[in-house]
Amino acid sequence: MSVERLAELIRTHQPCVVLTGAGVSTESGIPDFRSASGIWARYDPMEYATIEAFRRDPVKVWDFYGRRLEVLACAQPNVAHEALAELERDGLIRAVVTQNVDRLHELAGSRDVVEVHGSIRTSSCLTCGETAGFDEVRRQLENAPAPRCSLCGDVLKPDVVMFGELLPAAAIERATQLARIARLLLVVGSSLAVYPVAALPEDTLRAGGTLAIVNAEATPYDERAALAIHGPAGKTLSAICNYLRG
Ligand code: BV8
Ligand code: ZN
Repeated sequence: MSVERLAELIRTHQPCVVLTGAGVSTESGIPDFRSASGIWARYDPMEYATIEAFRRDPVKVWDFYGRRLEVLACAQPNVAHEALAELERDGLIRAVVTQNVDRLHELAGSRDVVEVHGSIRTSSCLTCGETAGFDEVRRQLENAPAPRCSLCGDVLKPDVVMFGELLPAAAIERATQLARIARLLLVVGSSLAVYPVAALPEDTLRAGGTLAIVNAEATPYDERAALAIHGPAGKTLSAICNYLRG
């Protein structure tokens, strides 16, 4: 029933914008952050994911990110990513706003993806601004604890948004604009606990739009959603595709 209700919401509330988090990539073997088995259960984000922590001890932060890069390097999109790409091709999704840095929406074929927390595609030098690509960073990490800038030799920083760091202005501006024009904002696999992204559902509701959520656990917005499905993203989104294709 709820899958059909959500499919009908998507069909009848256009444009539909999707907001995703780490929960859309767990079925690709990438742990999320705040579940019992999440990364923050093992690593203190204040020690490994804040800009202060990076400035204080970049090699320690790279010890954490180096491991994540290896997991992300071999991860493949799952049926949830593929279903969202298919719904976009069918004109039923306007864009995907993602908090994920794993590039899997793009690899699944989604065209309009707004990465509000950056991505692992590149790493940059905070001193001279020089940038290195993903493969170059991985190559350096094979022989060194942290990748270094080819121009000035300083330690590079992954181009992901760390806590205490401003989000890329163009990305958060576009995400806010999309949230405001959305007749339906569909949240998939996010605890909606990290700001300013967690305020996007508020932008949709304030603009008179509707909110729907697919997440394994409850979120702070469930009560204000027209529909909140507590289930796996992959199975739920592919069932919606089957229903709408039918
Ligand atoms: C900033 C790095 C200006 C990239 C991340 C207002 C109020 C309170 C605090 C703040 C505020 N404004 C700013 C802050 C501070 C902070 C913040 O929000 N703190 C929170 C924790 C309270 N925000 C910031 O620092 C932001 N910057 O505001 O700059 C500024 C500057 C100085 C001082 C103040 C302000 C920067 C935020 C970005 C930080 N970077 N990560 C990376 O390594 O990936 S955030 C991290 O959390 C991830 O990137 C992730 O994107 C983000 C959100 O997490 P989710 O994606 O939602 O993942 P989570 O694990 O939480 O949830 C997954 C859900 O999926 C779970 O519920 C699970 O049940 C579900 N699930 C799992 N599997 C499945 C599933 N569901 C369905 N199917 C499945 N298979
Ligand atoms: Zn440099």
